[in-house]
Amino acid sequence: MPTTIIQIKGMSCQGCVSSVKNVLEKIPGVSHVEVSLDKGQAVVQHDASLRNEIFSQTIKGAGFEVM
Ligand SMILES: [Cu+2]
Repeated sequence: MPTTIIQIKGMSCQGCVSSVKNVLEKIPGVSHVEVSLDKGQAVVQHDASLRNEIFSQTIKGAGFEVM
């Protein structure tokens, strides 16, 4: 199963971490999400059919920036 690491800008507290985690987990085909506030990143395990754009679009839609 592919793992994608996404650098995220704009997370400032655990609430932000939860928001990012929740929206990513709702994407069909995503099986596991870890979000780190310290590292400013999300680690996503997902089906091979998912393209990276869906992750950045979803994160941007939740109000954060993707680097
Ligand atoms: Cu926050």
